[in-house]
Amino acid sequence: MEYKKDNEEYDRSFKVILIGNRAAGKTNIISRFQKNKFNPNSQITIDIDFDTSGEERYLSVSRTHYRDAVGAFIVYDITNEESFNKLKFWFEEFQKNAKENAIPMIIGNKCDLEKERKISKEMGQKFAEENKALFMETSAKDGTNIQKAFEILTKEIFNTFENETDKPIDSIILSKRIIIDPKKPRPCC
Ligand SMILES: Nc1nc2c(ncn2[C@@H]2O[C@H](COP(=O)(O)OP(=O)(O)O)[C@@H](O)[C@H]2O)c(=O)[nH]1
Ligand SMILES: [Mg+2]
Repeated sequence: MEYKKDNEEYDRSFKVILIGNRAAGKTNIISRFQKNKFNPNSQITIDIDFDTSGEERYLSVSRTHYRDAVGAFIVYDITNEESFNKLKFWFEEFQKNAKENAIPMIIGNKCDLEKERKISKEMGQKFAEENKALFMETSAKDGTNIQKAFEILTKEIFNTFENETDKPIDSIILSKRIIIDPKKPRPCC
């Protein structure tokens, strides 16, 4: 478990990553989350590492992206079958590369586009159940379930990784920090 002492706002941080096909909505999920207001007296920070520099276009994301991640949002677009079909690939990448016991949450994003839906909620739920992952449908556009998804994933991370610290955990408060590697090119999208 990573401790951060360089900022008074928090003293622990968890790394959560977002993976999934390009255009599934990862960047927008982060920006929707970022716009929500969080308690400034945060004790816990989630470091959200989603800057894949467009690598997901080639169905690969460098191993360092996964390093030390204790949770992952594995995102597909409910209007895009290809993104759903690639869930298995992303899930396996996550299993191969993430920390042991890291918590996966499958996200069916763009649930505001009901008329264009190609993937039923049941299909998403089934994939999640079969792979012992959490599941949520979200819309980064109208905000549906974005906050909730982060809360549920965070609680699960605590339940799993709590014992890795001798500090008592009284509350779960989220804040936001984006990791950008200056050595990498900025993402194109
Ligand atoms: N209708 C709708 N569009 C979305 C949603 N999330 C993302 N988009 C759109 O989908 C496209 C790709 O989103 P982006 O966040 O860049 O995907 P990324 O490649 O996974 O980071 C953009 O045009 C977004 O505006 C959503 O929840 N609903
Ligand atoms: Mg993006």
